[in-house]
Amino acid sequence: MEDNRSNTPSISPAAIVVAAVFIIVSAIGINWFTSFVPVVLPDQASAESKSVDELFYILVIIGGVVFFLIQGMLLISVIFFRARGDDRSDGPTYHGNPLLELIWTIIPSLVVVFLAVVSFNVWSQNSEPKAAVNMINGEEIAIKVTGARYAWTHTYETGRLDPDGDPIVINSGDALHTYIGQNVDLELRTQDVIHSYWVPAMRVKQDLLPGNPAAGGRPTEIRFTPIRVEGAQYPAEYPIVCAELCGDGHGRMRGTVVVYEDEQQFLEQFYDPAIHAILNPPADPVLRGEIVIQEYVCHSCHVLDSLGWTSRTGPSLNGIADRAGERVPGQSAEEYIVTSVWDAAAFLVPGYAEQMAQFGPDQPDTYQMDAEQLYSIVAYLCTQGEQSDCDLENSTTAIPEAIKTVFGLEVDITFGQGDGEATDAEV
Ligand code: HEC
Ligand SMILES: [Cu+2]
Repeated sequence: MEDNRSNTPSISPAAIVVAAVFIIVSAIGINWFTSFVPVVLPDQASAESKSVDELFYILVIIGGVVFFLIQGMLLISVIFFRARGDDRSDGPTYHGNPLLELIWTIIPSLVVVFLAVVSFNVWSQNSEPKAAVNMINGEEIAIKVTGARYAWTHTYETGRLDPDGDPIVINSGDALHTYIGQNVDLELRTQDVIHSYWVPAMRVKQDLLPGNPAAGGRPTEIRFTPIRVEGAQYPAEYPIVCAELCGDGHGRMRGTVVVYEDEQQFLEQFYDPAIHAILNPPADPVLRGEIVIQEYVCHSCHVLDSLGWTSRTGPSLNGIADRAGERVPGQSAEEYIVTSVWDAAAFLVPGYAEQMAQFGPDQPDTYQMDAEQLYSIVAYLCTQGEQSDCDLENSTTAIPEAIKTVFGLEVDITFGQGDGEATDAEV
């Protein structure tokens, strides 16, 4: 039977139009895609970022070539080899083509092997342990990150002791402070579900994995070395993002990497003042409370204008002192706030679920809070309102009494020589 389908391409004007549209749309698409480069690939702020970007470009180019090759051949087939008129007959039969099949098996295999080798190289280079990590004043220290729904907490184990012999640990909340050239090596732990610590500008991302808390959890590590970015103002700031959907507050689970120009600027503007503030806590419990409350994850669930908090999982703490006296009959404002922080479930604010984290002396890691810390947090919250229900004149006795009444604990209120101004750099 005569095969009436032509195997010789014939170019119709319509075919030329379709091909032209394909080329124009592809060109616009590529142009549109490259406009996202600054969003997808922000400033290269770490030593690791260059090789990661190179790998990314290799992947995009190979992927792009394959995409256009396949789409182009599809288009050519549709245009030139389509059935014409009311031709319903079968096309010619082909019985394989060993050469073609060899080519399209060998080339993709080579490409995949090439990508595997290149990717493995980049990964192993970038995650390799470095010597001299987290160097501060010529010593290695431990920097730990805790992820908890929905906040990051960074702690610096300074390796120094305060006059009481307790280790000095700086808690810098959701900010990681580092400097150009410091080999950062973070130990990551989660207190609840899986989170992922992602710093796009550093091109690093690492999951935090739940593990047995009694066994110290299941730490993971992340490593990078900040480099100078042309034209940046120092200290420079880069976002930290949670890259693992972890609940309704996942989108708010953000932080900041603050990169100082050199170790000196880091010491002057962050490290030394932080240690100074720990060694000289403000005598005024309210000033102290303002510092202490920011060391906890409260900001990840509450609104509080005076500290710039905007999260809405829990009720707003604006004007909390004005309401605290009327919340629970028979409870003073101090007693109510004291109870709210350590035993939130004792009274649920109408409209809110039992979602507040548990804080207290026996809680793990970043939820651990002693009576002195509670005292200063309550002193601070007592000032949040126009006509505070708290006995502000006598807070040094009223709050410790409330803690005694509710939890039976004595508060040591003898601390503090400082003025709360954490600016003095001599330590
Ligand atoms: C995981 C989210 C979450 C975190 C973290 C959290 N809270 Fe709450 N908080 C809530 C929710 C939800 C409520 C309302 C339900 C209730 O009363 O227990 C609440 C209620 C409160 C109340 C009572 C408010 C009122 O209007 O009566 C206070 C005070 C409070 N929180 C203080 C704090 C402090 C201080 C911290 C940090 C040490 C903190 N919270 C951390 C979710 C949170
Ligand atoms: Cu998260």
